[in-house]
Amino acid sequence: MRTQVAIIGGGPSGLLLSQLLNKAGISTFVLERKSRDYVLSRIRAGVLETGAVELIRAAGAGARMDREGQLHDGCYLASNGRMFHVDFKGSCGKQVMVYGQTEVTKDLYDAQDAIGATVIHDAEDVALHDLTGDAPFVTYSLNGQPQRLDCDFVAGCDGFHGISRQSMPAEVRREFEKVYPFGWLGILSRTPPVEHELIYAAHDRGFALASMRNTMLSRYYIQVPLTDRVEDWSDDAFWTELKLRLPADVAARLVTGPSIEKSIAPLRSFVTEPMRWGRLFLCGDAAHIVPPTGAKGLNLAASDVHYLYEGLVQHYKQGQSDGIDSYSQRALARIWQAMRFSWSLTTMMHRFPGASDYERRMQDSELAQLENNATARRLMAENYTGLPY
Ligand code: FAS
Ligand code: PHB
Repeated sequence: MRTQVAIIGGGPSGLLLSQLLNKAGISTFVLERKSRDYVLSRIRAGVLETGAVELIRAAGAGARMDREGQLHDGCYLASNGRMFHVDFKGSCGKQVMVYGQTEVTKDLYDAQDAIGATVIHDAEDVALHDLTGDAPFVTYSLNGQPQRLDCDFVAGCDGFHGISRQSMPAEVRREFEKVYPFGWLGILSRTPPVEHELIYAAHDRGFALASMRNTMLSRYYIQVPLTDRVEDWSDDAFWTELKLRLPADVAARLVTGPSIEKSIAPLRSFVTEPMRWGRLFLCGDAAHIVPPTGAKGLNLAASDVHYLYEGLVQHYKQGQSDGIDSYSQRALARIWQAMRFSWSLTTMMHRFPGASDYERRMQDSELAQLENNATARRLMAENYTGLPY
């Protein structure tokens, strides 16, 4: 079999890239290790930047998002019981779209089906070959049968635990990592959100986040020690702790209910450089991981796709290579800005074990500056709604 671009991974990165390339007349083959049901069972991101929204629309997968998504003008920051608003629209003219990653992925799968794109599920033992030559190829097995896919390029969209990054020799990779000493325990509940916009709450007991998916589906998180396990937390224990960390008036109106999903995600910052090796391009979580505090993970995947899509179209339609040659450098410039923002918000809003009194005062000062300084709020608004591509 042959295709122009082999895409490893059928998550949001791989599907968005495949959809855009096919619409530009460039053939792709998506190889996904898991079943579609499994991929669609994962509960992850909830906030889309303007750039990601526009890219999903350009891919022809934005109709349900525009019908069911919620545009938010800002968010709230709370600290030990007090809360203030950060007005994105008023300070930088932009909004964010609240629409779950699960829904984005489902819409992309539906759009891929509608154009007859090739998405192979349950592809096992995917391996990349001859990436530095002119004729790369991918091998994998399907139902125990060995398969070979010849291609021009490989897009590694297979996430942090995929094989694409590992297919680059260690000596050409430079990796940057920071592991945070806590995780997020998240639940999904069929309850009305406690506020019409997101609330990021810093508290001496730990960070909490009140988010949502729609008017009857809420998403809440609390910071927990890395030693905690999901089974350590009953729903009642979760709701009690969440209420202690939110401002009292917010906690008083919180509607609780049974969790329909409950999971703990560790927090890390990770970047690998470069994001290209020969005919292989890394995209999304395969190349970088951000702590979810800044809602950047899915959105960085979208900007990577934008740069790679532009470069590949230029290669195939105009026979020029400066787009693909500059992909890694362009993507990393934006990635590092999002890394900084996510690290900064995580550092400001969480309680770190062993933090000194001085570090605690710095956190309070950062929050006070945001509360009292319109310029500081505008800078947060510009980063949160998404820096330009
Ligand atoms: P993904 O990991 O989504 O997709 C990679 C795909 O590749 C998967 O379907 C996987 O099955 C497949 N794959 C892996 N190895 C393979 C192989 N060898 N062969 C074939 N296929 C293979 N971001 C936010 O902005 N906000 C959040 O709240 C948030 N919460 C998160 C919670 C968790 C538990 C995790 C893990 C991530 C979270 N993220 C969050 C980040 C997340 O949304 C990612 O940024 C987003 O999924 C990136 O999409 P992809 O790059 O497509 O990677
Ligand atoms: C979510 O709704 O899952 C969400 C929203 C904002 C974040 C992280 C997660 O920063």
